[in-house]
Amino acid sequence: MSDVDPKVSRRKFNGLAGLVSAGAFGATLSPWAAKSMDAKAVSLTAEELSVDEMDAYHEAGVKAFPAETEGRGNQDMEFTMDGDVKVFEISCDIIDWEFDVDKRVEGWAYNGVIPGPAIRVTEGDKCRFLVTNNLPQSTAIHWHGLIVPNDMDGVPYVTQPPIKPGETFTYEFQIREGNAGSHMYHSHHNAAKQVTQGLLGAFIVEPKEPKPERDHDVEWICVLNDGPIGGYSINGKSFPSTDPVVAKVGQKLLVRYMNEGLMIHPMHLHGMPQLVIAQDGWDLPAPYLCDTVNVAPGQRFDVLVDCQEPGLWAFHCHILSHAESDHGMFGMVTVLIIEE
Ligand SMILES: [Cu+2]
Repeated sequence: MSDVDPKVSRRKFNGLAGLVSAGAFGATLSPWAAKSMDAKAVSLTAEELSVDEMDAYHEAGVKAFPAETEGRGNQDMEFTMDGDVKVFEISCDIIDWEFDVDKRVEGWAYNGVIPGPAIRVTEGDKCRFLVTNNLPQSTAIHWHGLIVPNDMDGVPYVTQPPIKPGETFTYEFQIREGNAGSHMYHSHHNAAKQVTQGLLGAFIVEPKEPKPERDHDVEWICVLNDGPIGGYSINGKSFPSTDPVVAKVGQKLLVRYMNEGLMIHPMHLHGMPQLVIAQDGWDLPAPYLCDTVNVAPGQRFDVLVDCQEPGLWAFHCHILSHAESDHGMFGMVTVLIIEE
């Protein structure tokens, strides 16, 4: 037995049980986080928890979903026009990031959110990116998956000098025809720290001519990360603070998986298969059905889900220690809600 006082932890559990009975799916039970994440209570192992205590933790976590937290990434990045050039301003800053209710870490962020805002452009667009470094380290941005002129590739000492603290560096390139798809932008300097700390984002290139085989009603960008931001995160958040994915029966869901972490994450959807239509932005000549998409670091997969089965479908990384503990689900978990 650890240094836990059983009376103290019991009292905390009674409080938690009261919250659970009052809760309902979809309700936000923010006090749950403060109580359940009490260091002593959470330090109890499976052997020290009664069956009902363990179940109470699991139930409370699910009923807290989707919990409200401050900050959300992936919204489309704003730009201005300079003639026919789309001009994006990207600021690299240290922020306070709430990855789960009342759980905050130091994040390194593009434009104040993790993931950074999604850059969304079309094949042929001329783009300029003004990148200002307000970090205590040098940095640089690599446009992962994009075919750019060599000196725009964003690798310090290979293609450019590092962007020192306080400096602004300008990237400028035209999006090539044929380079549509799900790409990423991220730091390429001290990257094991800078990327996992939050310097990451989606870079989506829409095709000039719409592709009917990619028709969809709902799009969900799913940026996977592991490391300092909550251990295991989806779009910078840990369950129950991840966003649900919501669609109606009969709709088609496009998921854009992107792995910015250091580990592989096999993403498993309950209830319906995933049709894998593109890898790393390139359309697959023979799309294939599966229920688990193994996304390695640096990879992107686009999948279509035919939302035919109404209900609440668990959607999670299937390395189970990235998704569940003795104290319930956490990390890389969300729910696909298919409404009638
Ligand atoms: Cu995982």
